[in-house]
Amino acid sequence: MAQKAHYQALSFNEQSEAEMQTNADRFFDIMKTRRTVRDFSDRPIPRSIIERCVETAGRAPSGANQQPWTFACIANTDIKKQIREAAEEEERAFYAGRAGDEWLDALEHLGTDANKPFLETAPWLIAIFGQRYGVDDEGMRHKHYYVPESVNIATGFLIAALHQAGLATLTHTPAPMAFLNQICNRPENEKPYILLVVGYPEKGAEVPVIEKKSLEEISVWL
Ligand code: IYR
Repeated sequence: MAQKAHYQALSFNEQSEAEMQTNADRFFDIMKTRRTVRDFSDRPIPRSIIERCVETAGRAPSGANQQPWTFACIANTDIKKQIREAAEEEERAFYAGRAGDEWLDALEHLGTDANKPFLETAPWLIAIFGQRYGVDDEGMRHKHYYVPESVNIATGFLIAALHQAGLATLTHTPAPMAFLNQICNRPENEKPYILLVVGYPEKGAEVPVIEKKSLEEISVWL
């Protein structure tokens, strides 16, 4: 049995209702401007900014606080090239029919295709892995709980952190993406979830005109 945690006083930053409203409004205004970008500039971004955003992602809640995630942060040109080649191979099969007509129809308005030049152009790729189970120093396996939920929450933190730091992202999901284990040299217990592309948008980048659902459409109040 694991030992019971020691407890300490919570440090809670209580705000007035007016401050809460202002802060909620302000964060909404920041997040409202987030757009998924597909045209990236090759302008470099300091590693320290990426590091701090990944640390923010690591502050996400997780099942039993197991923090079952690994963020493989890639700036290396050769590795990015390998990832592009492997991803495009999968995407060619996807767009040539593996996706099926219904899926391809759903994507049509985005104008995406099998070409993924941004995987080489963008200064950073972050391959996000979930640890299906843990392995201790002696090689003993232990179960991890709520891995997808935990990894996906952390990914949300990461996207929000990068956005508010002034960076653009693309949540790229080549399918299947097992090639990421081999290229990033990650062990068998780690499953790739998302390949996050991070950088500045290319000058003159365009994004599709899309609508977000309203509060009324996304919520029920009981
Ligand atoms: N992985 C493909 C297809 C794709 C799937 C969904 I769902 C998207 O929202 C966007 C793209 C690609 O990256 O092109």
